[in-house]
Amino acid sequence: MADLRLFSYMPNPRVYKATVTARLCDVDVEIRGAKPRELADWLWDFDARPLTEEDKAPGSPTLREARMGFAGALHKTDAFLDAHPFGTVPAAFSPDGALGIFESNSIARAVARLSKNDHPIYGRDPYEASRIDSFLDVSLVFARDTQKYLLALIAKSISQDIHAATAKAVDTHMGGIEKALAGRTCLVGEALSLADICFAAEMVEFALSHYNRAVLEDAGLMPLFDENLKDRFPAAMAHLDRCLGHEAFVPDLGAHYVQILEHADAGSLSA
Ligand SMILES: N[C@@H](CCC(=O)N[C@@H](CS)C(=O)NCC(=O)O)C(=O)O
Repeated sequence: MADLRLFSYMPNPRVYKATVTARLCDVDVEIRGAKPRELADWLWDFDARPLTEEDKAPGSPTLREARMGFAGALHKTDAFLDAHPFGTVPAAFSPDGALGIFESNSIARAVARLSKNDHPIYGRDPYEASRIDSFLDVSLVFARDTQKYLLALIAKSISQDIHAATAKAVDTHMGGIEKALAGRTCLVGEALSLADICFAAEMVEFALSHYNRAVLEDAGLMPLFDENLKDRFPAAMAHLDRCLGHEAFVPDLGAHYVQILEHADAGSLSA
């Protein structure tokens, strides 16, 4: 039995916060999921699975309206919503399915707490652990702003206001990361921690905006994730490359980033 079970659409950089952490900490994480568009045909549950005809019948008790990132109907069980009151993915569960853990930063924290080795993934003392939490908190604020930007691009409804607010969020977040990295190789302590993992994952999530550059062009707006970032925030972007090239990141988060940059014009996202 895995130490933690996760359900999500895949690929998802936020899930990779947990898998990268798991590799660094020798934790066994099981992932269930499917492509974003296919998740509407899945039962959202600890025992997540593709829907049967019976599940889809009119009046199904699992039928719910999607709230964020998905559109239309989703099938979430009562047990799923008990465990995950905000109804979001990635959704993690304790091995018996009794306890839900939501918010990808907290899911990565759960993996860190289940660590089977002495890699200082969550710092070496309460002060470092709390500083790591500080980075995780600012990363969630950044993620919230970039999520609005990404969803507006996907919906082809990007406005000047959302674009300007995201540009400001990038300045604030990347400015802080740049400063924090002055003379350092990792955000906290001497080794890669949850702070570096969550930073890298949210940058890859933000990089997904690459797929929708045409929407920005049509609106006469500049892409916010582009080469320019390397000139403005050289230490932060070099750190991103370093993290994504690390053996714990390469199999999924690193590979996903390479794919985003290579297939930038391949199409648009759906979640
Ligand atoms: N901050 C959350 C974001 C999770 C989130 O917003 N998930 C959306 C998909 S992008 C979701 O599950 N939506 C479910 C729905 O639309 O009902 C995290 O990091 O886990």
